[in-house]
Amino acid sequence: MPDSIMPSFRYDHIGVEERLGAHNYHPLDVVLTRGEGVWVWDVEGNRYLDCLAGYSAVNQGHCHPRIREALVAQSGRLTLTSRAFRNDQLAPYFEELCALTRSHLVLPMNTGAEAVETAIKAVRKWGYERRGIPEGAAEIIVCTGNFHGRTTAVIGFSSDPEARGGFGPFAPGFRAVPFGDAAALEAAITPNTVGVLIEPIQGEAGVIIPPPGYLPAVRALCTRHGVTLILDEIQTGLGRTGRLLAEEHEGIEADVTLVGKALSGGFYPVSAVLSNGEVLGVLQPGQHGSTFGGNPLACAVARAALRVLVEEDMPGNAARIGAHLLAGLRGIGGPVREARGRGLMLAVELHPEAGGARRWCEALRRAGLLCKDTHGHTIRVSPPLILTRDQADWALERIEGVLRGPTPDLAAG
Ligand code: IF1
Repeated sequence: MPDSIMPSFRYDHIGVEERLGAHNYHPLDVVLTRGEGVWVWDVEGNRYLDCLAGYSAVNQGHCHPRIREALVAQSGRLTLTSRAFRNDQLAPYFEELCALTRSHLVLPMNTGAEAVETAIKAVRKWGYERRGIPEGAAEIIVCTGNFHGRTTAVIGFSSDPEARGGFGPFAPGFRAVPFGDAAALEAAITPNTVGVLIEPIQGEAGVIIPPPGYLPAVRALCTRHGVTLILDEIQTGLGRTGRLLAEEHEGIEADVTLVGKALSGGFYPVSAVLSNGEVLGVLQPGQHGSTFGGNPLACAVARAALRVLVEEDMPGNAARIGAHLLAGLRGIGGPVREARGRGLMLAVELHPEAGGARRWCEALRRAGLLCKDTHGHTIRVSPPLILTRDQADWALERIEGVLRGPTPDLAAG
């Protein structure tokens, strides 16, 4: 067995993590030590097919060699200059990202939440300076069931008590409407509305796909009322739904697009706000930034991550293999209430009588698959976009075997 996955029974990873770490997660008790492509190995040498892919940050597969090469090479040249100076990775990165996403301007940040916060600041400022909205009165419409990150402004408009409980007071200027209801969204537009912030498919809510025509209707409403359409593609973007951006399925173009996660292939926190000149053009020197935003290491990694995504046709593979996987999931029956999704952004919702998705994820782990439950009864199935048909069939065989078996007990703890 290669040294890299030699068991390390001696060290009490879980005990130490539980003792010294804040308990803001309840992870499966699997301690991973290595990843390659769609596979990951734990410290006992067990291999798993990763059906979460870092919540869509590892679309390119674990430790993609070409992205790693870019990371290693750049890390020996220059890693951080701050934006007080320029660096030789930024302009090529801007050119490649803007060409790929048909964007006019890009503002590089680090995490997805920072990209969301940046977009909120920019569209508010745009509203005051370009729409003449009274300073401080800007409103942004969001959808119930949203997930846009964990910062206080963002959780302030979350409808999930778990995400917002105990963290107030919250920023004003947000209105929530039901996802999928264009009439409710139109009714929420006021003269002070500067933007609509929406996920093309709601990920954390359980892979909720809006009704056909909804996003084109939202696009038309934003155009008609002079409101910025901000699409949060941090999870749906970069190939996950079978197109480079999920908006392509709907034949629309956002005014502001947010990307992150797989923008680095899981190697490094990289996010970006993409827009037409109108919105990001309102930001002047000294009005926004971050220590690491646009650093040469992030740019080099992102350039490689985008290159392999396109050259290896990962969005196309996600569309083809995702359709096959979804058809297989839909044929399982048993405790499955509904299997849904687009591309390789899939979810299996279980009947409430199945006892909750967590116990099934623990059973799936014992069968060699790492999945994550969300909102109680739903199992996410979102493997890296390089999944082959044989690997999909390997996964389907095991998922069906578990789901058609007896209801598993819930692990202690
Ligand atoms: C956690 C959830 C997913 C996102 C969308 C912005 C962000 C995210 C659509 C913020 C981040 C992550 C956060 C991570 C788990 C994961 C997640 F379960 F939390 F909700 F994917 F669904 N917009 N999602 O999905 O990006 O700041 O994290 O880089 O909080 O455990 P970030």
